[in-house]
Amino acid sequence: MAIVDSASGKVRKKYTEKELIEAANYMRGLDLVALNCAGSGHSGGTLSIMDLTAALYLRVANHDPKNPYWEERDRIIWSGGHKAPALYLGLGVSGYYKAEEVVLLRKFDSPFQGHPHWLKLKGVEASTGSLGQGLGIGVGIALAGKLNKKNYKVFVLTGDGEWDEGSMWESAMEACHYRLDNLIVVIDRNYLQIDGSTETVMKLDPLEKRLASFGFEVIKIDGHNMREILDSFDKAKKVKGKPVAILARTIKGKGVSFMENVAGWHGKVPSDSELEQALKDLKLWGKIDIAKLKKKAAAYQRKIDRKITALVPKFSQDYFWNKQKNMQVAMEPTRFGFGKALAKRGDDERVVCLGLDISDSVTISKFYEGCPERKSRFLSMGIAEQSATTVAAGLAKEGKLPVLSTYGVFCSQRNADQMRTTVCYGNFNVLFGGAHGGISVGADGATHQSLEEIAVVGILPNMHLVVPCDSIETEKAVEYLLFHLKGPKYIRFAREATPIVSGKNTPFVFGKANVIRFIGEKANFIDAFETTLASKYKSRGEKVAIFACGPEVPEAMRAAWMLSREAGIDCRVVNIHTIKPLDKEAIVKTAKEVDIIVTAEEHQKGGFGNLIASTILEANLDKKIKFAMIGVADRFGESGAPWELMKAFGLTAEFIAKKVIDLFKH
Ligand SMILES: Cc1ncc(C[n+]2csc(CCOP(=O)(O)OP(=O)(O)O)c2C)c(N)n1
Repeated sequence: MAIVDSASGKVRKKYTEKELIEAANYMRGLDLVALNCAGSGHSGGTLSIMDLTAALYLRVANHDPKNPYWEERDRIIWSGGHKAPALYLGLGVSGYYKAEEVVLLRKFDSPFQGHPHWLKLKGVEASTGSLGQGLGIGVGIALAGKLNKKNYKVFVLTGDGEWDEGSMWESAMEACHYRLDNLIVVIDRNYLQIDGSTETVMKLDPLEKRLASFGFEVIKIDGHNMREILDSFDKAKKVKGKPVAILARTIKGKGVSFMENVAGWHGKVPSDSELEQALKDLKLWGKIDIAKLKKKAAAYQRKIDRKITALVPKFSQDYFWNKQKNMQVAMEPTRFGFGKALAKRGDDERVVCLGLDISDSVTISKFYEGCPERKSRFLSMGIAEQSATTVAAGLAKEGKLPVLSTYGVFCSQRNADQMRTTVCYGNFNVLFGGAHGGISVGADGATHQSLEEIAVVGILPNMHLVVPCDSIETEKAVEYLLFHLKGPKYIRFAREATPIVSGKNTPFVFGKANVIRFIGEKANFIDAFETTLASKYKSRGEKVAIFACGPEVPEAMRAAWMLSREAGIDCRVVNIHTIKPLDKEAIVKTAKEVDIIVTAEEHQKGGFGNLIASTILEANLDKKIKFAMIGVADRFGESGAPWELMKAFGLTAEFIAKKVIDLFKH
């Protein structure tokens, strides 16, 4: 069977082998158009998996696009969530919606999130994006199928790099232990992951033998040969008493000459000219109406722009970054400060960096770039955040200065128990670089936007936590943490470029807050403020304080400018770069001196704000303070452009200034 009318049981459409080959090719073309319109996403892996996708959705799996929750349907789990566009095209071409809708990929409020979310799009069976979790979901659904005496099959599509995760092997053991012959795992064996070949990042071979030794029936195929793909699924469906692993040899970037087997195309999308070449390679040039699709994407984006603009509080002029002739600011992602510090100080033989297959993006690769002699101290750990955390503890125990870094979500929560019990309880000298903190991660969406680590990490005994305001402060903090502070330490930095608001001479004392004051408009934003160590700051009688951390500090500074100009409100910004230990003295002193306090964090509201609030409450001051928090309001993130999200989630200076004005009035 294949695409079924669940009411009558009749097959709606059965694709021939030739039609499947054509469909896969067309899906490759649409995939690249959608990625081009999105401006970000994953070309290599989606092209790698497209023949398997077409076969599964159009011929192999039983499902009914008109009845997505049909109980008897086969379940398909997209474990490699970054390959979402292939899944969306599989569903679209099957008839869940028009395949062309996929050009709304990665846009704000779109059902086509950067990583699939089953609550946003019918047909998606599971929300994925954190690698190594889809197989477990599949095992659960397969077990439920057995318990409920259902005949459906469960297909789980995984990458190969994804098998670096220990959780994959745990789920594999369970699948085999329970002899789940209703479970078919497909492995997209393209031999590449982000940092390079799977065999250099973390050796996986002999994968066939490893899977067989766990108890899988392994079927090896050419993942681009439609006949072999169809035969393998037929065979897999007949296996009894054990789960099946289809090991499909594929080519990352398949079908596009300049993308094939190039690791650099993992998370890159084609420009207009590259798209033209790619469609020519696929023999689709002139056959897909690119202009119409781009128009559709642009029209949707205009709608979103209007919607978000309407949300942002209005003032007499546009105060957004670099919108006025004066108050100009340079921008750089805070993550760059991390890479710069490692590059500068990496000669110290004690420093050992642990790579987690995302090394360029988090900038840990700067440690060895141009310094080949350091390569032996760069340990590629594959995609294995939990193990890397315990390995780092072992290295620290023997006197090394281990540094590990990946997306903040995986750096603080995938390994939360390892961090707690091994690193913090053992009080080991490990530096965690939590990259891509906050909503401004952008189009990757909720799974990759780390919004909880101040709460999760900051609560751990023995831990130290720094959330620097810009790339310069990041660099200073990394140097301090690495060489001057013993014990567990976590630094949170961000992906998107944010304003540089400090300089070489700006004070940075670990554990001590800075007070930043607006002193008048200047040509350069940075010159419009003076920064003083909080312990040295003498109140100028201002009645408002904004406590902020990370890239919310520049937003708070911009709010101070706006408040001064728009409402004549004088305020103090307190940069709490060190969250743990907290500068309680500075917080209480400020609370004594002002009447209104607003906290600002690019994080779930309260992770930071509650620390400020409780510090003030515990001081039992004999006065009333008006208090409010700016942060993400107890919800997951979304795909969208970074600054668009900052506005949509109410985190920019306009929201801070409006909050202060409201508190002033009421
Ligand atoms: C838990 C987790 N760690 C890290 C990442 C970041 N990441 C996204 S894709 C990827 C590489 C995946 O490699 P593979 O499974 O081989 O997929 P393919 O190369 O086929 O795209 C990584 C490390 C993630 N999404 N989840």
